[in-house]
Amino acid sequence: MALEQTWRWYGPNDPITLQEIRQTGATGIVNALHQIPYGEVWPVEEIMKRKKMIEDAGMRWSVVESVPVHEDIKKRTGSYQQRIENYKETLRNLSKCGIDTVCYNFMPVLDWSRTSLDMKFPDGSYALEFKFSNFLAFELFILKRSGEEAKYTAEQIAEAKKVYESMSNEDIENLKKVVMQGLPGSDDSFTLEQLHEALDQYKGISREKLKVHLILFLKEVIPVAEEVGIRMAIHPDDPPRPVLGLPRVVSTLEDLKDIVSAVDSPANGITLCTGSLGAGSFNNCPLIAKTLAHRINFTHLRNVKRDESGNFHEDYVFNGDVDLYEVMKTLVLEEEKRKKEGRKDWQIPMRPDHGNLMLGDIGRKFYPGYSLYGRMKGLAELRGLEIGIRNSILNK
Ligand code: DNO
Repeated sequence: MALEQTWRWYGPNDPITLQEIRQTGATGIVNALHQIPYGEVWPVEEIMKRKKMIEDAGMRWSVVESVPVHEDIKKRTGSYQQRIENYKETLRNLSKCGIDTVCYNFMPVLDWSRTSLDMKFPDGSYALEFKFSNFLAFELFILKRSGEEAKYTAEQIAEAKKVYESMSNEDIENLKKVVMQGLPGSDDSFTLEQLHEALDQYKGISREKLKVHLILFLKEVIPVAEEVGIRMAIHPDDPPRPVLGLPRVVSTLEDLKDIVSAVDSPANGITLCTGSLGAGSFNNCPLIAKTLAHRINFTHLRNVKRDESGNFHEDYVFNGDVDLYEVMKTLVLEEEKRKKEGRKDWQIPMRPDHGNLMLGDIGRKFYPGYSLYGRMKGLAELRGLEIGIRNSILNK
């Protein structure tokens, strides 16, 4: 095996223990200090405390996911300069503690979006789903964003209206909860008023402007990452398109190319997330992997079924629309190339990302998508895929 097999653990509040994780076969942990407010410096003592916890359980802290980027940095308002300084300080502190890979995203306001957390499969398991019309029903008839209708076709609006009218009060509450759910690792969520307010603050920020803000951020942060030996890995937008009128700039191969070429450094890399990118029917994940192989610093492997209207749901590794065999082949070849170049950081950490809620998971409470058996199935399948590819193409 060469890809480092990792597992996201949300810290001491995660219902899955480190002991359970060890039995999945993962050797590395993906973790963050979720208790530290966005934009503040992560102190060395706190990082060391968490690191020890992981190492005492026989694993290593392989990747930080995420050091969140404060909204002020994305908007370049308020305290953004201080927040950037804090970000750099956090990177220095992580490096002092021997942690070398940092994942982050640049999605304004919301992280991932779904419309259902319990889509039932015929086999009795559950997965996360995004239905375009339901999301539009939320935007137009629940959140009631004015002036947004102009962005959609009459047909899309009529469909969303139909969905809205067929919903019970309970369905509406549930959809609200799912869409406005807090950020990863937190139990907080927005109220409708808070969400309106957050969206209003992005009114003057176009896609072009947000991209400039991202590049300005990279120009400051990447040199520090490079100096202290940290590989940065930007996570793509999920789903890879604008939501609620918010601009998004990490959605396509072109976006990713712009990002990695803005600051040409191995420290300026990507998280190849096949589920997020794969949710867009316009994205060809094997091609993205091949084109940007030299900048893949971390990978999330999972599959989705999607269509051209923007609907998708998460699915088993070998069931979706993303050709994970081709993606894996690229990852294996890239690692071999790095080894030949004598790079010390040749190994790419991967994690199975989300999994179905299945078997003994059912009835337990997890962070959405972060089941135990479902992810273990994903990891087992990915491990087999990698060994098969490795042995056949490297003639072992
Ligand atoms: C969802 C995750 C994302 C991801 C962040 C990275 O399950 O893939 O929340 O962690 O976007 O910053």
